Amino acid sequence: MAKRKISKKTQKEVVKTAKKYPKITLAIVILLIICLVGCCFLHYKRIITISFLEGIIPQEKVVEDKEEYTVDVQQNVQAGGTIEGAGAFKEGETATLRATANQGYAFVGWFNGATCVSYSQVYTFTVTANTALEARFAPTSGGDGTSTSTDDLQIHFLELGNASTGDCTLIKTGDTEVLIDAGSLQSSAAHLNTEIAKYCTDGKLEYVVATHAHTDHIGAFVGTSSKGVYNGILYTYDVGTIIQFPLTKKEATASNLYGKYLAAVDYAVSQGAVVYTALECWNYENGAQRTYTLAEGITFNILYQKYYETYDTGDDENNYSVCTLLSQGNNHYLFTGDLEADGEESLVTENDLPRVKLYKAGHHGSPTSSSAEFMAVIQPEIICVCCCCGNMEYTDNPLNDFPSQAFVDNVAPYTDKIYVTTITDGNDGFMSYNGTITVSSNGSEVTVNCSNNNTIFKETDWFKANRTWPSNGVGGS
Ligand SMILES: [Ca+2]
Ligand SMILES: [Zn+2]
Repeated sequence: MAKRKISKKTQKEVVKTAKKYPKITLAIVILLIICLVGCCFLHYKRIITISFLEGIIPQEKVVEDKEEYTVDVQQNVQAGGTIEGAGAFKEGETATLRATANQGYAFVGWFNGATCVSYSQVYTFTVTANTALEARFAPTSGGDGTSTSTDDLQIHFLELGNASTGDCTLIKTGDTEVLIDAGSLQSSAAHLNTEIAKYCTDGKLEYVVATHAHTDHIGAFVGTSSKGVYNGILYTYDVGTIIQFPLTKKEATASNLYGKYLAAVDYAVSQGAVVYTALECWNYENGAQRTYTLAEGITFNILYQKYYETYDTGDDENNYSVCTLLSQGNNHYLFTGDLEADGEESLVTENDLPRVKLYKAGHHGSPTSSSAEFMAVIQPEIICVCCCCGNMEYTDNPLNDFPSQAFVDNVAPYTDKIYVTTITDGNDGFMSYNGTITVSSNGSEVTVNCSNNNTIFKETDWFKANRTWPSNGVGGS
């Protein structure tokens, strides 16, 4: 038996004292319990370590060495660039992968199996496991990285320099230009000024069309202001004739975009521009014309649809869109802004529409435009979609983001030559899809050459992962 540390006599004295002062004894006991619990808590949180507690509370060994993982990147069959950033990482470290495409190739994305984890050339993520990715590159199908052309007639569907969907189309023949819309945001103006300057070298846009009053079509006409000076297209370029939407539901105020758009138009008029509505053009009012000759044999025609003079009781601004047809001999090119199926029906009824070489996808490839009935009439050979592909800014349904599955279903029976300007990088950013798309012709053959690559939509990885080509589509499913 172990020797007692405290003698029986001492114990008796303690008990006697405790009985004599019960309140003080109770207080001492409670104080000791509080101290013990407090020490245990602090020790558990590892705020302090009191060495004597180590004998009472078993210590868990603190793991100082984190797990090490590898990030491995393979290239796809079409090795078309260099990759940096793969290697070994400790758990929780940040990996930054960087892809650089070789000449003649475009970077497609970082893939985990069939899933694209990022479309961005620089992909940053936290390492929590061994990671095997594939970096995909695609040949630019003869695209030489530019979208220039020496053809008589050129139509440039410009990238907008941001992740927001919008339209900006520049038609050029000689030194005569027609600019249809200037989206997607007021802040797109700085980028678009630079882009337009590549093609419009005389500082004058002979014609400007504003299809309807939505920001993604008129924002960059206004631009942003610095000390009260705006950098929008209508402030930067000499403008000849402005053709605009006859109707809008917007009410102008000094601070809203529509009010600022009207002020920008007023500025252009003060500098010598003339302004007509599409309805005035159709009715030859006040000197306006239905047909403008851009060059010998090349005409720009204002079409009619009922929403030029039918106030839509719904809240659909899109149907007010100005619709135009560019013609060179038997080659026709159709632009309908964001016209919806309702307006398309009117457009078909009110005009003798030809089959077209090119159709700018109405409303960015929305499911509410490019109706089957409309496509059966115009039977487009080439379609350009101006959007930030896969950006869910207008919908929660992945089948409806631009370009939508319904759009694909309706146009597929007529053509698979579909091109898309821009694509989301999977986060809030963007990258070129086809890039700026240039459609051009000398009057017979029509060619397409894009700034990033010439891969048609249905052959792209995004399409294969997110859309299906219908069995009645050109080339089969
Ligand atoms: Ca010009
Ligand atoms: Zn739009």
